[in-house]
Amino acid sequence: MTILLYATGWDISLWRAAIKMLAPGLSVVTTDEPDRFADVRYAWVWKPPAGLLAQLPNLEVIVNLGAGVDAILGDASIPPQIPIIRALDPNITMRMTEWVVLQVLYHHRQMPAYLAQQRARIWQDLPQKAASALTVGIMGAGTLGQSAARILQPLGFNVLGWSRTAKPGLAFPVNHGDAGLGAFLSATDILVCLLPLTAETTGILSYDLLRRLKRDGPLGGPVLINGGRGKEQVGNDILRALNDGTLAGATLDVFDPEPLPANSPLWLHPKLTITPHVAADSDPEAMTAYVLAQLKRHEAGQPMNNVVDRARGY
Ligand code: NDP
Ligand code: OXD
Repeated sequence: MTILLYATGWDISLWRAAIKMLAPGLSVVTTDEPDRFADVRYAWVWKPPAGLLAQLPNLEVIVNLGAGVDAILGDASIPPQIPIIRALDPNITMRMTEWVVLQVLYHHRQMPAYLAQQRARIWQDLPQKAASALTVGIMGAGTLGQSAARILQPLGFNVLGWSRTAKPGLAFPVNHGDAGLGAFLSATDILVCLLPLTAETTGILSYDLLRRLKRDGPLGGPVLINGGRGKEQVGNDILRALNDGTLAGATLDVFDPEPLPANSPLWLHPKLTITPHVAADSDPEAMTAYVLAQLKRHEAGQPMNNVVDRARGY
């Protein structure tokens, strides 16, 4: 088996080491070896440059080495018949769940206020409600949203989801579509965004949407947690909402552009917590094992998991 390995911004030697350990017979081609492109049957990529994948004449499967496929779907030169799979193993899912639960608890237990008090040497308890007094609204009730809900519910939080299509049979209620958005927002104290980036979700986290969140909850205002994509939030609207109290606080992991420019006013906003797109990193070993299992299925003529619906955009 010959693969092309390419990942923008990642340490590729970690992936080579994982492949060597788990699949020593696998032959790895890099973009420095165009004379070997005809051998490549599988491309393992993260944010490849537009046009690269179209140069592989015998490509059978594209493996996106992360959950979000917005970067790869922007490349119109990728032949339409080649399947793209999202490498979405339980490791990346649990990492996102950890990050979401961490941020929800951080705001629920008033850590921003306690950290400010600590800096001012203030020993002062703040009134604290139970988790059951709060509703966490998760935009995107897919793999990552459902996993976060599975941990938040036993902690006592009310969980409500929002998706594109109906989701009967889940352990938490899910509203869907435009018709279900209003009731979802007006019930939500902590809004968690785990939406894929598509034409419909670009700019969805606008000032107008944030104004529709529940205003009289225990946190003194709603909180936004975005682990989806930076282009889903309108940067100036987030600032406006934080400044005028529309939002009581926020945590953002994703930005447009990334890295967040050093002169962005978001960096030092006292109500904002920033993580540098690390909510759920792809682990080379876990991901390699997952991808090898998927390609084994492909070679055995079985359907692969997490095949991207290109028309839908995720
Ligand atoms: P899934 O495809 O499993 O789930 C996506 C969910 O979003 C589905 O419930 C889908 O609804 C819903 N959705 C899509 N479009 C709309 C819309 N227009 N209106 C309402 N709901 C919509 O994706 P994952 O859970 O695996 O991943 C979600 C995203 O998380 C990724 O695309 C990526 O951008 C981001 N991510 C970020 C990471 C980070 O480190 N910050 C790491 C990993 C992922 P339906 O089910 O009805 O189709
Ligand atoms: C992903 C990401 O989509 O890391 O996997 O953002």
